[in-house]
Amino acid sequence: MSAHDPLERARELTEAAIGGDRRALARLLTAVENRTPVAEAALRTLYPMAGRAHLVGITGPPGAGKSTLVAALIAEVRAKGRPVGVVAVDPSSPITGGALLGDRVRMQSYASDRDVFIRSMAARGHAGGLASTSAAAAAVLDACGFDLVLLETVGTGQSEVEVAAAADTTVVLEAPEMGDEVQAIKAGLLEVADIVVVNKGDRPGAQRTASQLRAMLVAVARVGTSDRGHHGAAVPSEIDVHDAAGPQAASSPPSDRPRPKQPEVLVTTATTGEGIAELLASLDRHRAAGRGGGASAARLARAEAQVWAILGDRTRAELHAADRRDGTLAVLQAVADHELDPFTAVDRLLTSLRG
Ligand SMILES: Nc1nc2c(ncn2[C@@H]2O[C@H](COP(=O)(O)OP(=O)(O)OP(=O)(O)O)[C@@H](O)[C@H]2O)c(=O)[nH]1
Ligand SMILES: [Mg+2]
Repeated sequence: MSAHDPLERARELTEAAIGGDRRALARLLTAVENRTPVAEAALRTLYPMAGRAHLVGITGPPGAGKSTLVAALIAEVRAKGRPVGVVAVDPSSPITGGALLGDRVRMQSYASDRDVFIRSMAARGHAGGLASTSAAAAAVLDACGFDLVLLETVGTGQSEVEVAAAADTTVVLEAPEMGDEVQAIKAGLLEVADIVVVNKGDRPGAQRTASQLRAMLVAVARVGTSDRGHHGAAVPSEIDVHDAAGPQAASSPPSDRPRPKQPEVLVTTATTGEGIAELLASLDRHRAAGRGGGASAARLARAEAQVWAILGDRTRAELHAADRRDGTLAVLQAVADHELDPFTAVDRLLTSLRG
């Protein structure tokens, strides 16, 4: 019975994975990705053992060099003898995308290194699924002793940005050729950044892009400080670089308000490793400084992503259970026919769950 009983299977895989069995770890992550009963059982055991790792989100536009930067960071982290786990979320390619293959080839040299674990995950499932699945995958790696977990996502859609934003430290990558239209960069991406990296430092214009971004971030922080209500998408379309470095930078916000976070801007060349040691140092500083404040907000965001996703799954499952199924389908059909508004429908479904 052991091979088919999810509890037993989860216990075997969990013990093996904690003991350093990488195949078992890979299987657990597959279970997490597919949200199977094995994953649920394993996470019940593993979750309390997690919570120590530094979770770093790396996001940015397609082609900015995220995977290359992750490979360079792995080399830097391994040179220091620290273990590192990577979850690369690929929102576009289901299983066989070129990017995944490319990533694998780049990472090949770590095939025999037990302290490096790289996992590609396809984005699937309903809204919020991506954030909850990657948070769960990170928790598994964390529990298995990976003290640093890198989460690579393409910063194109809201859900991918949410994944990155739920990390303890969020790195937003840009490249110089994109920097020429710096105003066009999504405010949303910069808003989640703890560290901004201008990669492809070997290309012309990298330093200029970095200066523009620094100026832009100062301006954003200033708007955020003067604006009482929201720090929304407040990216000015015109920024005076000289003014931005001026006296305003020295004026401190009121003491009762947390200072809007102003990300550090670094320049790297991922292909040569230039600037990567500085990036790792910056990550470590952010980790050390963040215990408590920003990190607890990120932890709450991860908790929410996971709990709401599970609550949604459970609620749906209960409403489709044999004794409620017909009633649920009737309510859904009534909404489809515009005989019932969706709010009243939810009132009825919740009442049915309570009853
Ligand atoms: N010149 C130069 N090229 C780089 C650098 N970093 C990455 N590249 C190149 O940029 C291209 C894209 O790099 P990737 O690492 O695949 O970029 P990515 O952001 O992971 O791309 P997606 O996963 O498709 O969003 C590759 O051809 C890299 O070799 C760099 O520092 N300098
Ligand atoms: Mg990539």
